[in-house]
Amino acid sequence: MARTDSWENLVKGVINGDVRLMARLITVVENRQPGWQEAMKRLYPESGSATVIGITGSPGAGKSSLTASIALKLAEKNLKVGIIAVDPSSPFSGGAILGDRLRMQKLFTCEQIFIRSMATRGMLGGLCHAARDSARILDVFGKEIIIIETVGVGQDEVDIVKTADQVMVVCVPGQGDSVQAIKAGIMEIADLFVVNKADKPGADEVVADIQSMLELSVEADQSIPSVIKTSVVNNQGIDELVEQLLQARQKGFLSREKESLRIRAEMKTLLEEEIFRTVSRVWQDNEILEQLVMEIRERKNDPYSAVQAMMQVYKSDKN
Ligand SMILES: Nc1nc2c(ncn2[C@@H]2O[C@H](COP(=O)(O)OP(=O)(O)O)[C@@H](O)[C@H]2O)c(=O)[nH]1
Ligand SMILES: [Mg+2]
Repeated sequence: MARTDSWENLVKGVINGDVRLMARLITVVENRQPGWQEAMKRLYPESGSATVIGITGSPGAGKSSLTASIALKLAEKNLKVGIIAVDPSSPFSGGAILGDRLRMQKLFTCEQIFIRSMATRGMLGGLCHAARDSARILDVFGKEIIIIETVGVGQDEVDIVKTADQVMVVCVPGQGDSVQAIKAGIMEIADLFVVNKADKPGADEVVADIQSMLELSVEADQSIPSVIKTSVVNNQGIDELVEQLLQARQKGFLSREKESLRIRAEMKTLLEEEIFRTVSRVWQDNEILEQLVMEIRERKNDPYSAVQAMMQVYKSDKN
């Protein structure tokens, strides 16, 4: 690693607002390269002032288009915005842009906006960590609002949106039973529903569906999430949406209980990652592994005992 790429240097870059070094630190942390933990330890105390907005919904619902519109509106209001797109088909990573070329061009040239696309596979520490750590880096870098776009399909995505301060679910008309299409687990954590493509027929029905579903499911002491109709192509509802997001941001952050739960969840998954990494190191010691496999093949040993013995090695390693 070149001297300029030392974690100390990259951290300094983040704190001093150097985009290039900040982007490089994100890569180091994503790939769990040497120094990633030191860097995150150093940055953590400085973090916590940005608002993280999670946007999810089925592919094609207009998440990227909405993200772009929202980001540009926020930038107009002089807010510094970070975008993390966890979507392989994202126009942010060079996918088809079609009708949105102008908006995307504006987005990419806007100085207040930083965009990062994230692959959904092969992330060493897992997608969720990569997204959360990147958001943290962007926070310390000075971004005030960070938007994380994810396709609302897998468990990974659900975990990612759970790390957001505000969760926005995007639905569209003409997808059959729209409400059923929302992944279980997302519904419960949504703070805001957006019915996009309101320029198409059927948007009011979707709004009504969501509202009646919410009335049934939200408990008496909870506030009912808003449902907002938008059309990116007609620039309809976007101002209202941005207003809502900013109001929620004003109202302040998570309750103490919610924050504690979140810290616990993060520690648990970090611990899992750490244990997995340590075990993998033992695993990579091929001689031991080969020996064990041979013993097991010959029925002189069994996988259950072998795994326990490996854990023993791991434990004594730590002491
Ligand atoms: N008619 C209409 N099309 C839209 C609207 N918003 C996005 N689209 C189009 O829907 C397609 C998918 O949008 P995209 O933002 O990539 O969706 P994502 O997969 O959810 O990120 C693109 O062709 C957009 O131009 C809208 O409000 N109305
Ligand atoms: Mg997208």
